[in-house]
Amino acid sequence: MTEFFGEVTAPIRYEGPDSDNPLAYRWYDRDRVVAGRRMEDHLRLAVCYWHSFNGDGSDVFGSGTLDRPWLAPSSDPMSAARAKMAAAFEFFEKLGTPFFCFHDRDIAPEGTSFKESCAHLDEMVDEALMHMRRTGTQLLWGTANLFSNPRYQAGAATNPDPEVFAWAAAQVRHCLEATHRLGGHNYVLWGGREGYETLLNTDMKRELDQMARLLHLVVEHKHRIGFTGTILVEPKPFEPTKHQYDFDVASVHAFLQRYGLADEVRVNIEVNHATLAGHDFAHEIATAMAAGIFGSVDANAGDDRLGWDVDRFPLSVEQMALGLYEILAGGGLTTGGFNFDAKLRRQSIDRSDLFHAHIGGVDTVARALLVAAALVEDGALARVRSERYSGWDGELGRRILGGDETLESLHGRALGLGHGEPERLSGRQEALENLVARHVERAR
Ligand code: XUL
Ligand code: CO
Repeated sequence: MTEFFGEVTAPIRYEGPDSDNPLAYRWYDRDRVVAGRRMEDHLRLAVCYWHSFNGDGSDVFGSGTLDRPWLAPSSDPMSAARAKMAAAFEFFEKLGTPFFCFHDRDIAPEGTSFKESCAHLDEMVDEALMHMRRTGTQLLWGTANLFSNPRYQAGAATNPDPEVFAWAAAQVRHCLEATHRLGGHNYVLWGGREGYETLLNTDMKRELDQMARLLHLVVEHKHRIGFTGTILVEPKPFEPTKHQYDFDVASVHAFLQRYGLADEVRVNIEVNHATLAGHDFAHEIATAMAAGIFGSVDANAGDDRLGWDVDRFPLSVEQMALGLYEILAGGGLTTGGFNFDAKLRRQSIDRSDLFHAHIGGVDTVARALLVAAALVEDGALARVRSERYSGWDGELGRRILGGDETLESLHGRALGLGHGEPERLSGRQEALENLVARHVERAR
């Protein structure tokens, strides 16, 4: 097999925080046990196929810059797909992360008919199975690309034309089965164009009903074929469309509840989507945990000054640690993982840049895990949270929540109170921020 990443001759290894080797991990020590679990099992890291192997560095102002021979327009599409897959698995193996994620169209080119597209995907799934057996890499999730082809210009499930819905449903059926054959741990739906450009031509009620119908069909089919992975919806507020219905975790949760799907579907939370929606990453995790729908993470980073999805590799240990703290406090990952939905900058054209990007992202998340685990072990945050609400475990709190009080009874109670205002206590925010800073400094 021809090597694509020949400059990286050996797998990336852990060398510890003092290493100056740019092609080594300083924090990701996969077998190290942290809070009772191997680091690898805590994080379940995945490389994404689309940015890393389909991305060519192009942007809206210019064509591709990256060295990706299989993307050259002259190549035969299926041999190009096989070359791309060989490079992808060479990369996964050398990076030493356990999972990958893909869209159907990332691994197999669209054919001239639906039937031909299915045949292409089946052939590439066979090829992927061979590489997965050879390297031990597993599939974190698969997903159907329901946004690139012009037929989806007005959405897939939410399209005004049922023919497009039907096409999308057929595509999802095929991709869900491909994911099942590859032993995928989850199946993702990201509603890239499930939203609108203008309300002037949009019937929102119909579109939401249609979107729910597709999700019900997915859940039904998952059970029919015995797929045991988790169905995940990935929230994003906008981009490519002006408004997307899966705006954030809270909107997705309301949607799932409204359509009776909250027990079947969870969320895949992407850091840069959270920030675009005006939230912190940790807020989205905490919202999902509170609703019981947390599933998985697309790990990346935005840019403070840019209001679009820049998909940088994770850079902030603190941001990741605060999210991971909520995950650990909620019991940790189950079928989910941390997928690097992140891309190289346009000028990062060397093959080794893909390694540097991932090594940095992996180490950021690994170090964040150490910080989050230290915060859990320290227990101070958990204690502050539980003491802050301790009144709710007392008699009054229990009576209010238990439905034993009314506005009338509480009014009567207030009139009868001898004392004045309830006592006010410090929220201790700055002290808690300092506590987090201490753990960020000390995590080793
Ligand atoms: C787009 C995005 C997607 C999904 C999968 O912003 O995050 O790549 O993760 O379709
Ligand atoms: Co994503």
